[in-house]
Amino acid sequence: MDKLSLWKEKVEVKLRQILAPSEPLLLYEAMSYYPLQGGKRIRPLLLCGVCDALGGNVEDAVVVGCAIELIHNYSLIHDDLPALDNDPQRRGLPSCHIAFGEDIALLAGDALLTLAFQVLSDVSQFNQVEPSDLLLIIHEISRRAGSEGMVGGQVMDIRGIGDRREINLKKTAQLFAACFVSAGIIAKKKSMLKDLEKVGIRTGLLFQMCDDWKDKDGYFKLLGEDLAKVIKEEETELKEELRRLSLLTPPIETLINSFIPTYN
Ligand code: GRG
Repeated sequence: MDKLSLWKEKVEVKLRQILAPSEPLLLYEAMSYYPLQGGKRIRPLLLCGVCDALGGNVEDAVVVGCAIELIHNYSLIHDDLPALDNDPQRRGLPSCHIAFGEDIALLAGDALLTLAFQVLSDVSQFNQVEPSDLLLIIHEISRRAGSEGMVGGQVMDIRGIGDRREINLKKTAQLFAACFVSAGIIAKKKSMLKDLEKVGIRTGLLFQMCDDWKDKDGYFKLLGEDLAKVIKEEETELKEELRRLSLLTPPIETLINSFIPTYN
């Protein structure tokens, strides 16, 4: 089995363990509905890839990756709600609020966000991460997921505050940066954290640009040709940067290629 398939399997197993059935069953079903549906797992897999490239413990990366996946899925549940995107479908299935009602979907999102930090603060989940480093990881993730990051970016997006780059930086790229920085902390490469943050942001911005490109109904359609050119340039620069940091390993390159459009 190749490394990516192995790590993906570990992420799936750990998520099922974290999201074991619990009472009240209705809340458990709504909480596990998105995270156990699949999804690409791009964030946990990047975290595993970076941690592996830096010589860190991948089992520990899987746990942190699952916590970030819980945060990502909470954001999807809340984003699909009528008050935000009002999207009745996600991954080809009814959205969480369609399946469980708006009240339960809202609370399931809250519970997933809380669960992420319950997992991260549970020292028994980890093999080689010191509690002081867990605290650092919790700080990095919460800072990038909250008002200074993902939630702040979402507010800027829905209210048209700031430019597109700043919105994407906060809304999407900061959570990618959290993956890269957390991997560096797990691998005890503290001197690399600034570089990991920069390359993580770059990866997240490219991911969002590619997502915008695929969303051809959006206004980016008008900018289609330009965007394709920018994507190509950004891909080249990102890969050069990753190579400079000895992070352009086969799994990381495969993950990046997986979200680059093929322009057919
Ligand atoms: C805090 C409510 C709230 C929202 C935060 C991240 C976000 C803002 C909203 C989610 C919707 C959105 C357009 C996010 C941009 C990032 C993005 C393309 C998410 C989809 O992520 P994938 O492709 O999803 O990794 P899968 O299905 O693979 O898990």
